[in-house]
Amino acid sequence: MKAVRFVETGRLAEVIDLPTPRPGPGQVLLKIAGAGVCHSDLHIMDEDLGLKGPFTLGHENAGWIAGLGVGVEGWKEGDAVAVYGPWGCGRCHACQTSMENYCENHAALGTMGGGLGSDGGMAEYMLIPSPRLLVPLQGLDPIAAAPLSDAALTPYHAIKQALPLLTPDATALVVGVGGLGHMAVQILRALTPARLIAGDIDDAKLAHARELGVEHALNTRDGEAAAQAITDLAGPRGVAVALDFVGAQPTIDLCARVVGRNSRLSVVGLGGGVVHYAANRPPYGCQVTVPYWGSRTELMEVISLAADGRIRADVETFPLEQAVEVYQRLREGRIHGRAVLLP
Ligand code: FEH
Ligand code: ZN
Ligand code: ZN
Repeated sequence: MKAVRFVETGRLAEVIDLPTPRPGPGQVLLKIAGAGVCHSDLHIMDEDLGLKGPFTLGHENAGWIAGLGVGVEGWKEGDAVAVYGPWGCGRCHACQTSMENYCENHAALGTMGGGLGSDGGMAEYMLIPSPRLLVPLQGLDPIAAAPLSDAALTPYHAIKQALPLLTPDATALVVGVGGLGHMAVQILRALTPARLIAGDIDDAKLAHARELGVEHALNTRDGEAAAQAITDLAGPRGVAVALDFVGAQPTIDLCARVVGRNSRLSVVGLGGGVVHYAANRPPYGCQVTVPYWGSRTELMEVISLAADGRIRADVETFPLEQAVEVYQRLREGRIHGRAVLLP
């Protein structure tokens, strides 16, 4: 089967032929419908995130069950599922509460999940170590649903933690309207009455935010002007919740400038920026958080949101064999919504 491989830091992904895996006891074989292309993969290829290659990329996957290992019950071939991506130990307190994204034993596992140290879904088939990592798609098309497992789940987890701050008189700021940001604006609309501002340096991304119903979509290339415009919109209370899906120094600094007291600043992007702290900057009461992905039950909730038509990933599909070109387009900001590779 064809597979898109991470070999080592500093090298481009490679499309090669691999044997089709067979499910061992307790495992599940998945026929991949779609594998989302996440910006984090670029960081995996560019920097040393502690993941040792070679392995198949793709940590945002959905498809159909194609084989059940001995002992696997409750599923049948053909079932359409999303793969819960953060693979934990399954035994610790975090994992037992479905928050495998915060597994206590992650350091000993040597992998963060399929496509993140273990073989992922940018291939015709993917081996899933346990059926606990599968979530039914409730009738959704697996190609369109693949981004729900990361591009939607990650912002959903961050937003859910901030819900008490997102009241009708509050302002939420989304910085970066790419794969995660375009889902974040939809989730905020679906879950909260808060006023919404979206920021990006790319006018095409801002147009996408407006298509999704965002009333205030601002170009943030000029940080000073953007901070002033956001502050004028948010009023004396300031931004209640800022979600930075870029995580670079200019975007973190912008968020830190515009959040108010008793707010929340969530840095999600891996852009390498730092949060500088000085008295009352970010303002007193601001919770700075670094959320990571989401829990299995939250993925079930996200799939329900999509099944009810309240959120929808805007997907650009490409043949698996074009993976290297697609990563280059992603790097150049030329993907609308989320790219999904089709085996
Ligand atoms: C992947 C690898 C490392 C950090 C964050 C991520 C996210 O893309 C997972 O959702
Ligand atoms: Zn990701
Ligand atoms: Zn665990």
